[in-house]
Amino acid sequence: LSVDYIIVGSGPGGIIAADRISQAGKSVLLLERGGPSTGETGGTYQANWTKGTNLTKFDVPGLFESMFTDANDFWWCKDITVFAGCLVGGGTSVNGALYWLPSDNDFALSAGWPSQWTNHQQYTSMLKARLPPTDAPSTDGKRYLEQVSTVVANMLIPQGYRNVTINDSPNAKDHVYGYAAYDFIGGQRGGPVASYLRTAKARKNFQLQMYTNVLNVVRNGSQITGVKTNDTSVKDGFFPLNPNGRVILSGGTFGSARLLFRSGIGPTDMINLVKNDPVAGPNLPPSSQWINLPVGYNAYNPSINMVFTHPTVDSYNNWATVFTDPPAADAAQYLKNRSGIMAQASPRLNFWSALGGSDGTTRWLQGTARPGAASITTTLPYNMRRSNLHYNRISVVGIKSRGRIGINAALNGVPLVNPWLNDAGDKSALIQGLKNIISTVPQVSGLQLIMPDNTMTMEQYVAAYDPSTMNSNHWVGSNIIGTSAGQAVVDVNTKVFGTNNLFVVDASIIPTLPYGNPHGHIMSVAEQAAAKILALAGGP
Ligand code: 6FA
Ligand code: ABL
Repeated sequence: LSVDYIIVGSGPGGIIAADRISQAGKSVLLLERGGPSTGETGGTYQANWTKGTNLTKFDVPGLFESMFTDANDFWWCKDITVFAGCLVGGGTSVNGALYWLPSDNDFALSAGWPSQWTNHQQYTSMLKARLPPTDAPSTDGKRYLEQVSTVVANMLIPQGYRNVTINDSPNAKDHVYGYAAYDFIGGQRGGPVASYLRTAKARKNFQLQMYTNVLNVVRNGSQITGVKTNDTSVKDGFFPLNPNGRVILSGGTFGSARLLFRSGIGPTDMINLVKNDPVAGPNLPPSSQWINLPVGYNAYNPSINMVFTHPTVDSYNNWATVFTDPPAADAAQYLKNRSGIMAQASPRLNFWSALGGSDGTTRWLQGTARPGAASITTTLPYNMRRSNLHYNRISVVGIKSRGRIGINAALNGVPLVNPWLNDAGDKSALIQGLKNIISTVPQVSGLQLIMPDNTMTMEQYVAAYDPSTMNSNHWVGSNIIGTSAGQAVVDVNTKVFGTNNLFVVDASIIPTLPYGNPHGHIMSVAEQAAAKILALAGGP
């Protein structure tokens, strides 16, 4: 049974593309390698305290931190060496759900976007209409566990920061702070799964097939005829396209890059790894049909943690027992009407400021403050420990550092060249930004910085920071969009250079990290990409 569009991967990119394209009347098959996530998708993985409801671990926002401490963490892609969600919803079913409407700068020419993409507002508006952000996710409209917000605001105000509702003015990203905003709906995980996927599923011309791992696209030169999968119920695992049909890769920054390598598209060193693999090698097109594109280059995203203590902060036992044994009153309150602490993920306050750089380039710093220091480990000695911890996670964007991602000989997705701080200006800007933040610690009574502690300078802290923990999970750029094949992987219509009918719609096409946690930006990108793909002549 052939279709107009095969979309590979049900992350935010794939779901939005699938919904908009099926809305336009095209037949769409969405193939997802993982299984269900939230209760409405058929997921069943639950905390004991939610048994008897259809609330899974993925539904309950307050269970977010337990994603990192659960022995049964089946949701992570096991063949990618950094965190990536392999289940319905992709990253948006397991992430912190911090949700920022993109700013104009996130789509600027200076951020690497082609001019055809800079007028994003109509697409961002479509996204906002389908999936409005909230900074008060508890259904009673109250905010819980906010001591950390007060403490951090008191630290930032003397530095000239002002309080804003962040998504009301997406362009204001200098010296602002505000409540964390999410795409939770009704006190539960919402995101693209509880919005766009719902409407897609209601259409007869849409089908989602789970547990189907796409291995490669099948192509004859530049023409894609379908995809090869692990599905043994169809001949050769092959899903064909209609004449003029199209394939859209939405497997994420690592997943889509690997699919391209396995389809003979990308740098020769990567395709040769595929060629040497006894299973994947024979599915490659002949080397005369390989398409050399800079797949995997341009990836990046650093972040760094600091830990503070303050006597007023309730660290919520570092979120250690939320899955197994949460405070009974909080569990009961949540089950009653989706309100209280369990209706929100861990972040409480977010802040941004512009940073200079020794080279005259402006970078921006984003901070996320939350109570508790779950899953923070450091090899550095503390000279003080207390129970009421909170942490700030600092990411820098607008930076020059770039790395490379790809695959290893086992065809696992891996960072090849760490993208962290390989530009001196980025590094000095980050150090300056961290110093700025802590400059007012002495002005907040009772506030103490314990990581780094007072035995080391910020320079020493950054130099000693374990690079393997500097990853913000905000991978973008492996299939960068652009106007020429030498510099980019996909063209202004998100079509892979050198192909007639292969597209990429996910984080990987984004040329520069947006100001904030990226999935809001990715969804606006997907809205725009779907419109451009539908408008492009020659399709089904
Ligand atoms: N972004 C935010 O905006 N806010 C956050 O709070 C936030 N937190 C996190 C976080 O806490 C973690 C631990 C991680 C890993 C990421 C976070 N992010 C956050 C980033 C955000 O989730 C990602 O940037 C975003 O989900 C990327 O969206 P994409 O559409 O580019 O890709 P996904 O990885 O989400 O989805 C890919 C899907 O394709 C998966 O479902 C995967 O199973 C599927 N897939 C991949 N290869 C496939 C194949 N060969 N065949 C079939 N399916 C495939
Ligand atoms: C994000 O955007 C990041 O990608 C996540 O890393 C971050 O969550 C969430 N948002 C929420 O701010 C952190 C957890 O809070 C940590 O406990 C965990 O160790 C870390 O992700 C893992 O990278």
